[in-house]
Amino acid sequence: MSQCRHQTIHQKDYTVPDYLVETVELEFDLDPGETRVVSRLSFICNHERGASPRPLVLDGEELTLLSLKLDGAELAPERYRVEEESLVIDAPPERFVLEVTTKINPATNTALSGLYASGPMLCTQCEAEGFRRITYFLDRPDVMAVYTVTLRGDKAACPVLLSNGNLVEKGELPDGRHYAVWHDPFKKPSYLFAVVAGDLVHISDRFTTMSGREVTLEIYVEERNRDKCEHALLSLANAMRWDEEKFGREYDLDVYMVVAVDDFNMGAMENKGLNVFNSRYVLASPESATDDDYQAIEEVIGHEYFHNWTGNRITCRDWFQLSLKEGLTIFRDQEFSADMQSRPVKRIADVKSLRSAQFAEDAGPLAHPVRPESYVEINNFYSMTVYHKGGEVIRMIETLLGREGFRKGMDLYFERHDGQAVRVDEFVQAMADAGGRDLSQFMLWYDQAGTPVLTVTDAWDAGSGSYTLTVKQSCPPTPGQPEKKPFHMPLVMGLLDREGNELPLALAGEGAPSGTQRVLELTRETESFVFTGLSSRPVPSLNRNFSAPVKLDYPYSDDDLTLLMTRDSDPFVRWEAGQVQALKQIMGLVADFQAGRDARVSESFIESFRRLLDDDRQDRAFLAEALTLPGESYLAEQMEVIDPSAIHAARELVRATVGERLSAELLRVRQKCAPAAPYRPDDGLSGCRRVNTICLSYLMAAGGQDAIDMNMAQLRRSDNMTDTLGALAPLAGCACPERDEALGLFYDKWRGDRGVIDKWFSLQATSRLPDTMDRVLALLEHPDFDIRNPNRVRSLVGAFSQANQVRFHDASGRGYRFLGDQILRLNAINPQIAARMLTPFSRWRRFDAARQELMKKELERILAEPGLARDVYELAEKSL
Ligand code: B3K
Ligand code: ZN
Repeated sequence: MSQCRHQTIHQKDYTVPDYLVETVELEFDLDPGETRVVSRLSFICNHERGASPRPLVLDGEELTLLSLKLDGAELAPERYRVEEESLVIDAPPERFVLEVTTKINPATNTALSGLYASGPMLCTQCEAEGFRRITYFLDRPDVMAVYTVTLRGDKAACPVLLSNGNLVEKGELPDGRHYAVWHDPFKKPSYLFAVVAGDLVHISDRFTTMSGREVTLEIYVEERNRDKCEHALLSLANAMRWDEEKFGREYDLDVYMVVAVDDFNMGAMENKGLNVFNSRYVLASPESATDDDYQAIEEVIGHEYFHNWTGNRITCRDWFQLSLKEGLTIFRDQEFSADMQSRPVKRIADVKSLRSAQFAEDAGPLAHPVRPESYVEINNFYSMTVYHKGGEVIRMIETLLGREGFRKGMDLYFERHDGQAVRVDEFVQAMADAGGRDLSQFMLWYDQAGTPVLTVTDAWDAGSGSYTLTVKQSCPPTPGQPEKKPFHMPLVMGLLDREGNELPLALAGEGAPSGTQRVLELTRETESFVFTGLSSRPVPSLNRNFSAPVKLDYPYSDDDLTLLMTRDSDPFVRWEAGQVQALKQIMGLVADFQAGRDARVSESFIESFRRLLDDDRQDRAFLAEALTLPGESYLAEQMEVIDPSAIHAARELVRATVGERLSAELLRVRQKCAPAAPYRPDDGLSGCRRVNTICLSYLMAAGGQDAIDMNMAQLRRSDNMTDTLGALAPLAGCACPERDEALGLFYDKWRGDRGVIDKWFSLQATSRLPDTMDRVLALLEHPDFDIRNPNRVRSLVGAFSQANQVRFHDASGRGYRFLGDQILRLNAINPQIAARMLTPFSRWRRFDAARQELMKKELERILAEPGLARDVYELAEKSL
């Protein structure tokens, strides 16, 4: 098969580059149909590589070479070779300037990597390997150079011409064209290069840095979106201030630009001084964006800004080190959001997404370490593991070193490595040196895949008043790693007595107790900790704040859980105890359904929900989390053989029972949280709105016209997208005449607003009604569906296959066939997006034999496709 050509790149094969680039001068004659790029590169032989002369091998894809000059002279054809993905110059001198002229076609670049057209504008995406689709280059992160960029374009079509760094010159040209010259004084790898050209407006602000430098902040959007940038601009200033206060990091250029584009493969990109953003993480107005959208914008704006130090000033030596910048920057953006909003609620949200998506990845055929050993297509490794487990690994270092020690480690890391391209090892070494700790065993977190399991047992000795906790760690095998060594991890814990008091913790052999919370450091497979001086058997409160990204197995009784839920000092543990209770309840019902037994929700479960609803002291955002049942995909992870219908039925039964039995409480809580007009995203009421939405959805689950009327009334009255969607989502999932009425009203009001129409597609794709597959197929033909637009694909194909377990996994296999068709369609258009859509198929082994067969058939059909892109090939092949 032709796919066998796809080569695997191994970490162990890394070698330093043969040549280094000192300066890069680029000239662009921009035109959507044909852009000419002249690149002047000053090369120098890399002596680290040894003395023997080597050919210069430049990366290049989809380029037409027009001319090639070495030190000013046209290069004779026998001195170079153009290959499919490279340009080879056989014996270049020690030092030389190469001038390469190529042409490219942005208009046909549907992969959205390199230079491409998004609506009326041109923009770039270079990470990981898009720069080679613009010009020939040593397209690897350890080749860092200073860039000067000249942009020429039509003045009417693209009055705005942007690149990295500072604008040094601009002016007029004949034929209605103009030019701009940008210079970025900081050395950077090619993946951070960016160009944007288009008819854009900007809104701006000034920021004075901690040392008193003035920085201009600018957000560029199309004219129609001018009024939707305020929140992004404010978030940027907040992120800049936060990084100064928390990490002493100051911005380093005179201008920081953010551009919103509609067609974008990911969330955003941290190009030096010129971030390019998916417009969904920039644009917001109260009428069209939800509270969650506002938060997501703050988070992504923060994330890209924080990359300026963790990613740009210090970058990765090679792509295996991706988590060096991504894990660390995720940790930084999580901390930023925690400081801007509610810390416990943010932690809960992050743990939820880690456990439902990353744990599943770690348990399947695509499991890989935070630092992978090999890849076929690096874009496939911008994964939950590299990002979010990588973030957890950083958090564990912080827990082990303490806040101060961690900050010292960060300072040392910046001091040692500013301006360099380094490995994860250098980061961890800086932490170890600053904290005076040995972190060599800790490094296993980067190199071993899989989610560790902690099995905890305990023993109480009334005679001596001592309590022994025994923790056994194990980690299941993952592809290529049958055996695992024990990890070094912090387990934060406390002990409670039966009244819920926190007990002083005295470890045997340590003398006096030291507080009521401890970080137990695990390093061996089995470890015991003996606590003394206790008068009765305590209840252990374990893995507080989710200090280690593990599965915890301890046989809590219902009473233990109630105690933790109501009395523990750690909000994460309080929330988690409720989730464990809900999990037990739902999984019990799943077993009942499967066995054909009568299924009923227990009284004690209803009681604990009633207690939650009656407790007016709870923070509303926290209450909303506590009232939310574990999601269907997280429930699925708990089953040996996933039964999507039983999971759905069991969870719905709980929702309906809560809605029926607690309707008075739900109505009362809802009334207290009734929407306040006019809405402001920062009015401090987002927790209340969330509670209101949840109450509504429970009432809807119980059924009845009253609930439908309540939703319709809220929908009509709402002045904001949060309450609108809160009412519309349950209606979209209700088999009632109001469903189409509500969806129709919404569409008519918002047609033309891309972000909102994405929500309209998603709502229908995630409806649990039995006709959803037919609706999704009809929506594929809707004039607003556009397979070339990644957000639209995610909102329909992604939402249906990744957020609607029961309908996607319909026993008929129609869902599978649909997804297979869309992946094959996307393969030819946008391989990165096609590969992203493949995730649900990678879980095929977890289902029953009939579903396995059907999913496997789709994977085989995909693999048989001639011309399968590297991205899709790698994931499909590894999944099978
Ligand atoms: N660094 C980019 C992601 C690039 C993905 C390339 N396939 C966004 C981010 O993590 O900030
Ligand atoms: Zn990032």
